[in-house]
Amino acid sequence: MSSYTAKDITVLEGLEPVRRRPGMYIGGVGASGLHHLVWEIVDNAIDEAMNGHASHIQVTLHKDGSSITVEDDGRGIPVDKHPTTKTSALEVIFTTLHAGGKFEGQNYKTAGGLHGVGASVVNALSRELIATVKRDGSTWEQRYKQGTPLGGVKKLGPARGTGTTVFFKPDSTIFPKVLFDARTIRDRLEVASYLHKGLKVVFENEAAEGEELKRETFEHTEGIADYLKKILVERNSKPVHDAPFATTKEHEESGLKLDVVLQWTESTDEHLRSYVNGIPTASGGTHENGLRSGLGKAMRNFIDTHSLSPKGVTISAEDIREGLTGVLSIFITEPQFQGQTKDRLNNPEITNIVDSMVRPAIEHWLNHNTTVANAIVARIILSARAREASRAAKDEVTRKSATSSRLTLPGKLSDCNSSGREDSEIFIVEGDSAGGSAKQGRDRARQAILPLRGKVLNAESASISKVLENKELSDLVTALGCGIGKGFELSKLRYGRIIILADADSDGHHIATLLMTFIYRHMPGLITAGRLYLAQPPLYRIDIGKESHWALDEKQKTDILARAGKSKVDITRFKGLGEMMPKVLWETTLNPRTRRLLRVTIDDQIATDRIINELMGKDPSARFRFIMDHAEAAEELDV
Ligand code: 2B7
Repeated sequence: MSSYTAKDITVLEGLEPVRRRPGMYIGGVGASGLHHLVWEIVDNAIDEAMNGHASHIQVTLHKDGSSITVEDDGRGIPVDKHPTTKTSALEVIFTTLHAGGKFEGQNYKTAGGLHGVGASVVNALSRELIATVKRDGSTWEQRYKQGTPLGGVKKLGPARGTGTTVFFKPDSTIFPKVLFDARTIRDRLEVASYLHKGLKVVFENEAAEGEELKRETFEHTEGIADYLKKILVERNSKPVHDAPFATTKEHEESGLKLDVVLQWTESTDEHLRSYVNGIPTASGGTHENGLRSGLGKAMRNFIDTHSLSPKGVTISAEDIREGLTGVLSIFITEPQFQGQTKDRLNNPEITNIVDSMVRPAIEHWLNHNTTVANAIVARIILSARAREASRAAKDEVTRKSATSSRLTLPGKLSDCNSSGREDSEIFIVEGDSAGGSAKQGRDRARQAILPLRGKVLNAESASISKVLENKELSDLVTALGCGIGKGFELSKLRYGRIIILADADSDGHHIATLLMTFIYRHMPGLITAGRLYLAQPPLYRIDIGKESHWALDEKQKTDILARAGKSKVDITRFKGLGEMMPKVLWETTLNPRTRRLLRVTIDDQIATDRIINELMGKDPSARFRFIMDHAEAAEELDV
């Protein structure tokens, strides 16, 4: 269709029903309904842009805080008169319900919410509305009050360019509160600029107090790929691979338009933002289901065809989506929304359509990006292991609570008196005698001691039920209180810092490595939250005259000796923590003012995962050195 005129509009009914039952059209007369008016007008402008006729939209919140102007640089709503009804298209659009155009194929129908009846609904619920059109070289205007025209379409004068401008002020006899929320409008416009690649949206807030929020421009050349980047920054999520999956497709038969970006991160939750016709679907629905099933099939197919399945654990659908962050946006002609807040898509046909569009695209992407695909598979396997660990931990808890009426703290734990968690610390100490020294030397108010006897089980190769049969590890889990695997909850952690205190020899290193491996595998959240530390007990005491110095390693010993000069020097090498006097242990290793801790960090989760895998079973001191190299000194720890 090359041109569009007023005769293409079908007149249906007047606006009385809208004023009588506003809730039927905008969901209610509260804040949500009030803002719905803005979305309706903005959606019409966006549609004009999506059809390729406009590129720039401006929304102004006026100083009174309860009136809005929306402007686009599209073709301008036609103003010519309908041959039989003798009214202009503009008036028809703003004064009659269901005055959607049958022009332009199905495009206008894809508008959010009310399929083109939006303009008249907004008009009906506004105490004042002014529609201005620049078209055919002239500026035209029509004014309305509560949906009724105050006159015909007036020609104001010559115009440069084309476009539509709508000013409206909601009717306070309909809405108990007519003040708009700038933040709500701003955020919605920002999302719109992501969902419509290249669309330029300006938000001007004349009501803003300071200068900060006055005028913002949203324009994203990469669309939802840019949105994904923003979400990752916002949520502080670290991707486990570069180059996200992205696809933009149109379904032949149904005309459904689909836009998806996905990226896996170190986070343990799934975060998907979905939209239907630009409307957020916080409760998901059939489109999300289609994405999940398509993704699941693609991923399993890839894992199977490349024989990447892990031994001993089965991969669940949740494992595939753990850490997944993404944006899904679809446009369809007849969306049906469900639920209390109408934020779930209910069209059943959509699931299969989305599935069939997404699955081949993801498979193709995986097969052409092997490095990325392998990183994702490693992430999925990590999740499967953690889930298995959580299940076993739950079984363990069930078993324990069946035998004793309540879960008690391990008997050998010397807890601290302090109840303030942030301020408290637990030292995991190798051996009973060292534990004894630490127990006596500590600050009882805020330092707890958990001595570990014997060697800790290697959590890397052992099954989780074996891990928890290991007394040392299950005591540790109980003392920390935060659970493990999927059941991990940082907020339940009973201490602010977890500090591994092991001898400075190879046995001590081995114990520390095993503990770190266990925590990395089953409570990685402790590490990402920066809660895990290594204490650094001294290896030597160097007495120079009456002064004692402590050296953590050979290098420090040399440095201290260099400074000794000609004084009498006496060097003691500690055989173990156990032979250190409690007071000395306090001075060198426990006292927050004088000690130095190393904070354990994960630089690259997938790399760490692989390296720990490779190192296990080899020389323990090599492993320890690796981990020490990847631990960073914790500076300014004193509180
Ligand atoms: C379904 C109705 C609402 N409409 C048109 C044409 C352009 C156009 C509009 C619009 C909001 C605030 C500034 C079509 C569509 C009515 O028919 S609505 N632009 N912008 C808008 O509402 N912005 C149109 C065919 C030929 N020429 C113009």
